Amino acid sequence: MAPPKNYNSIPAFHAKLQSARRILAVCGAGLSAASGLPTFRGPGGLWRNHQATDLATPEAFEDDPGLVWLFYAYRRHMALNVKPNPGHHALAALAEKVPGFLCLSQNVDGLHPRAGHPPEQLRLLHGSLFDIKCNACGWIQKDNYDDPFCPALAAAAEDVNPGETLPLLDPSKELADIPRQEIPPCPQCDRGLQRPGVVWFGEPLDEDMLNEVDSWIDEGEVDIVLVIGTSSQVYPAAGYAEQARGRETSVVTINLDAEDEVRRLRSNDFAFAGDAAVLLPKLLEPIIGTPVTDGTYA
Ligand code: BJW
Ligand code: ZN
Repeated sequence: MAPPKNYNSIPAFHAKLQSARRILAVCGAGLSAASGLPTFRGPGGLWRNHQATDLATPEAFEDDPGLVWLFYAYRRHMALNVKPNPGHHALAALAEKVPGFLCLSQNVDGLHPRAGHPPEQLRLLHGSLFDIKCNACGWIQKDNYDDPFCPALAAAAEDVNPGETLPLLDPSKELADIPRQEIPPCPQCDRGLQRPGVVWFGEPLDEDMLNEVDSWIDEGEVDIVLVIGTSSQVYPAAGYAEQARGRETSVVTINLDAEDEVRRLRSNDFAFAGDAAVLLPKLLEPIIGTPVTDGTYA
């Protein structure tokens, strides 16, 4: 099928945006790529010969909690050492200007909150690298920024000179086993280990949060759904664009690969191919204005 006329026209999108009252965003790892964080399924999705997605399972943690913790301790270290990019700032500014904007993010890197996104307009579908929970009981600790998380994970917090490879990342270097006993135990029960507060494959997302998202979608017609930097392969996140689609809704894909989508677009839809950190400030400019310094908004 031919793509809709104007599917990649910024002025045509601006016309739709000017009258939009309810906007939903569904974000993925591509949003944080410009900050320097690797995506899951693209280049960099491999960590020491392991697919990043193979380490994101409760079975992998049961099998080798030390290895899974090293992966997450390294991700915490990287996330703490990068900054939110103009894409995160543009979404935070949109939230300030449009009360009917809700941002759903699959990203666990803490960059939306650090960009000042109002918490009531943000739902972190897959949790946060900076929450710690028990793998056996309901214990949870918010906002833990310890780096390294514990002494046994010190290798994940090493800094190297530019051009050098961190020994931890070099598959030709032997990785010391981290015994289970060196992972901090749960302070509340005598059975569990502390683990990252993220949602792994096969685990349920927070039920209250899912109910809130469903209620928000049901409250009225959603004018625009922004699908930003996600491969839309993981559910339930991948289902929200269609769930929120009404008669006049525009689903707007913002992705390096957006041109691959154009044959699937419906008549009101848009697709913008490129870096979300560059596109979002331009696409949202009629509402949020132009950035002041460092991609931030006044
Ligand atoms: C750029 C860019 C730039 C690059 N600018 N763009 C229905 C059908 C089939 C299966 C299921 C279903 N419902 C549920 C399932 C099972 C499963 C699932 O979805 N499987 C699929 C793989 C088929 N879902 C689950 O298990 C979920 N749980 C669940 O449903 O529970 C139900 C239940 C109920 C009751 C009891 C028990 C269970 C949980 C899913 C959790 C996913 N977790 C992870 C790890 C989180 C922790 C961590 O970060 O390590 O979440 S997996 C990983 O994938 C991570 C991500 O958030 C997620 C999505 O990845 P994302 O963000 O899309 O990244 P990429 O790399 O895939 O894509 C990046 C994109 O950016 C690309 O398109 C690039 O082109 C683009 N890009 N640079 C713009 N600069
Ligand atoms: Zn516990």
